[in-house]
Amino acid sequence: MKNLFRAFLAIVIVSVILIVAINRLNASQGFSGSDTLTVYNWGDYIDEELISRFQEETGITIIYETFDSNEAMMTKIQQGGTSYDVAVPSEYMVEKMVEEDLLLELDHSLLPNMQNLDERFLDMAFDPGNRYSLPYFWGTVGIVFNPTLLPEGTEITGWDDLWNPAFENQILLIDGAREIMGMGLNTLGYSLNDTNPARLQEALDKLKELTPNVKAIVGDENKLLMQNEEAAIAVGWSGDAADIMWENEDIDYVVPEEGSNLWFDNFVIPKTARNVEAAHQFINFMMDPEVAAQNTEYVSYSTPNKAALEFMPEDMVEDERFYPEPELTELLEVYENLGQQNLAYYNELFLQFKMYRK
Ligand code: N2P
Repeated sequence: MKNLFRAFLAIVIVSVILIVAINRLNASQGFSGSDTLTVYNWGDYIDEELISRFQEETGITIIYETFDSNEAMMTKIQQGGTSYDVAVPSEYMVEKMVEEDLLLELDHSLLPNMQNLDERFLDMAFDPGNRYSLPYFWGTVGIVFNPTLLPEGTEITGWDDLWNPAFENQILLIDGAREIMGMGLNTLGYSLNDTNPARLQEALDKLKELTPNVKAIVGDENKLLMQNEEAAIAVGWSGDAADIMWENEDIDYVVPEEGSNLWFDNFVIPKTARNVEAAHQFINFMMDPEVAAQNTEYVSYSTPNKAALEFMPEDMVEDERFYPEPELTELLEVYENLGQQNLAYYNELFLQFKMYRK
């Protein structure tokens, strides 16, 4: 009897060990078999109703987290504490993540809605053949301004106008190192991908001169501050401008004449993914024309989904400030992946600018 009990106990212990081992193996290979999907996206960058719809339609629960800069997102993914299934880096960061072997290749056969995307936004230099990424939204960096709050006789057509002493304490800047250093470089006539230390230092010095006009360096709250007329001017992303302008019709947006940034944010599947199949399912869902149209109307950024355009209000699609012709976008610069060292230098100079203000 005793022996029988021992044998029984041994079988139970071996079974438990086996079950635990199989589960671990599955998790490390990305077959979670679990019904959750962890999505890591920019703040204010999705219609949350669509998250609920995806959950209802698929039975998959989405854990949704947000970030406010490419650099913050990259650090978190590298640390590996959370197993993100889908993330949304901008183009230069996609390239960097591929370089650092952080991304899985996409399985295009699971993404039939890819056909809805405008070819103009596919197969770009940062990810030839879209092996690792598919575009989610795109836009420019520019100046949002409220003409009713600008001192008489002032106007804004380019970066250089922002240094006008009449705008004292009136400007909000987006909290992004590439964006603001890029603005400094463009104002001086340099490329926003410049890596020459002397020219970067010159850009920092130029930015320091803007300090009296800077009211705050902000994230997504720029929208509320502009809508509520607490500032007259904001340097930021086009989609935020569109959103602000829906709420306050006095406000306008300009892409500065000296040049600016054209950017693309993209879906990727990090190697940390535990639910690769659901990640593809989610990306494909977001590229459905009606889903993309609803999302675009909500978020206000420009969609690369050509098929979605016909489900969107005409005045939105025809607004050349947010859907500029290719001739205009060709004059703009896309951020290049400048490498770890240069990126760190950009961050360091931007930090110096922020400290200088205090
Ligand atoms: C929206 C974030 C826009 C990201 N809050 C621009 N790359």
